[in-house]
Amino acid sequence: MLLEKINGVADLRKLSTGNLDALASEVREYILEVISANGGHLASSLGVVELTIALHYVFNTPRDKIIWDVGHQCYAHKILTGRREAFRDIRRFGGIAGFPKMRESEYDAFDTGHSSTSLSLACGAAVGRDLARKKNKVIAVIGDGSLTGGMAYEAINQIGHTESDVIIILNDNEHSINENVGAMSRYLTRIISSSTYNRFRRKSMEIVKGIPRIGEALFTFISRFFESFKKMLIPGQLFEDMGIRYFGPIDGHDIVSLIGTLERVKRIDYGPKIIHVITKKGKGYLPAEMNPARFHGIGPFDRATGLTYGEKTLSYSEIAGKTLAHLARNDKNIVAITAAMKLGTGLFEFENKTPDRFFDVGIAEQHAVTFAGALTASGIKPFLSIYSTFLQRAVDQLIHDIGIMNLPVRILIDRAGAVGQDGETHHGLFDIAIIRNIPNFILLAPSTGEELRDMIYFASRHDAGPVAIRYPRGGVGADDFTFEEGRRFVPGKIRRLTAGRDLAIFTFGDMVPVARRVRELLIPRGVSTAVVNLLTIKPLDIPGIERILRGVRYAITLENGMVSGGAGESILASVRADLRKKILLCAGFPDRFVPHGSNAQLFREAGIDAESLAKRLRRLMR
Ligand SMILES: Cc1ncc(C[n+]2csc(CCOP(=O)(O)OP(=O)(O)O)c2C)c(N)n1
Repeated sequence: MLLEKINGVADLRKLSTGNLDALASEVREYILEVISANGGHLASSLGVVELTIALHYVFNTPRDKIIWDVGHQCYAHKILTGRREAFRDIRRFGGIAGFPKMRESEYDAFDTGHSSTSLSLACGAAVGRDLARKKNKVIAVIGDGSLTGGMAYEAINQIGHTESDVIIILNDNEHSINENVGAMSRYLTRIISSSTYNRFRRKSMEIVKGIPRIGEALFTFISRFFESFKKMLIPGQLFEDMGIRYFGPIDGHDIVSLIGTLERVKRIDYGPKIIHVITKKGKGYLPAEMNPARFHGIGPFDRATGLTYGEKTLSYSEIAGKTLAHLARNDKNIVAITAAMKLGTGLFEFENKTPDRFFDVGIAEQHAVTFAGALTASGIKPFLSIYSTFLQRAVDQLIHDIGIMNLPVRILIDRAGAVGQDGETHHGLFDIAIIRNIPNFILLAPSTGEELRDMIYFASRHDAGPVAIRYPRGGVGADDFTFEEGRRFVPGKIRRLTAGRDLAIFTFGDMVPVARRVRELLIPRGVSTAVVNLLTIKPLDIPGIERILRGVRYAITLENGMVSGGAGESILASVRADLRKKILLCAGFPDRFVPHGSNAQLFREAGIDAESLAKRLRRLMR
């Protein structure tokens, strides 16, 4: 066993290149063993095992900086940089994170989690290094999917005209989460296919040149002919034209040739360079190679079959996607938009049934929002399904391109609230603070699948301005579901779920069950609690809330989001001063970033699980 002797990169560098393939197999095996138990981003990490080994073998990390775009492919990197044993607890509460973390290791150059930041980080790191007159190398590893994100081009625009020594590794597996989309993806595919052609061309030209007498003339003639097609035929010409030297494409699973190319590029100590590396997503585990999208991010699974454990219930995402597909049958103006997350947001049925009204725009959240806004000018009803955390990218677009013009864009905010094991870069804790501060927006939050469905029906009819609906990650606990409209939803009306004279809990979404549990825990103490489902976070039903407040002695607000800027603060700011005094607490996530772990653990840590809340309330009401 080689891996058990690798306690850090120094041990790796002691190995002969002849041993590196065997090490790659062991690393793969270990990743599979741990991720099948813990869940995680399997396919992307399996795809870059050889690349990771080659990078740490050639470069002098941690002095040289490797910057992983998104960071979901960093498992081999963590295992080889002194975290082999810690890897067993990856993504668990208190264990190491699933993404690079500077505080975890000096080998993690920056924290990442959202896509397309690596080139800006590399540009900044390289320019900073030059200003500080240091000599280290800066290497960004970016996937072809992440190259659909606008930030990457903003960075390339600057990188292409600096003289700074930056190395970009383009990890091209032709996949984002699903197949990659868009013009750049098409260009990369053409490079790969034209590289085979180029090899053939080089060989033929050598033969032509060798023909006695006419060889040279024929060579010149054919060269000119090819020159006119240069942009089409020379790999990477687009990057070269942008001022970035292009190398490749090379086989990302051939460690020796990877090391050779990296060594050569490392010796060029000026200007930006890009190495185009071709890898296979899911490499070495057949179920993941066959279905990389399913194994992109996956829960614990059985290695033998590739099947996940546990009963699968209908998720909020599926309800949103299926309701939209259902609605779109009769309403030809409904379109669905995703920014590279069609699987996660449950839009596959919509895509299958109405492909002409389905748009995957790539990892381009800013563009997605503005694109949706402009569609409304033609009477289209755009539904943009997007994770809360990724919507953060598009704050200005929400304000400038939707809010100000009051355009009827429908935004389905998936994974709102804490999301568990992906941790601080992925929690959806800021959407309330963002959207409730943008005029014209309606912001809704269902606590059941039925509420979500009926809110989507409402949104499909609401042409007077933008509507956003936030809902949590996970299942609704029911499979028996109809996608016909149930109760006609009217925004701006609270729903009192239980009657109570002592305490009111104003809450919404997936905190409704928590509030009900708090109520039960307080019953033995003689406290009767009114649980109130807000349903609409903006505009708040202030008369309804004040009516409830008048009937109780105390109240709290409870939400799965940041307290600061949240719905609780909105209530505090809006109710009459004499009633405001009754509100003892705005419960939610306090002003610090929330780590990774199960949501139950994260709620407990923030003191917003039912037991902690009941305890706090008993104290406060005393
Ligand atoms: C801003 C943003 N939007 C969406 C995502 C979700 N996401 C994570 S990885 C990924 C695909 C990345 O594709 P690529 O860069 O090619 O890496 P691969 O997984 O194929 O190795 C997406 C869409 C994200 N991390 N950040």
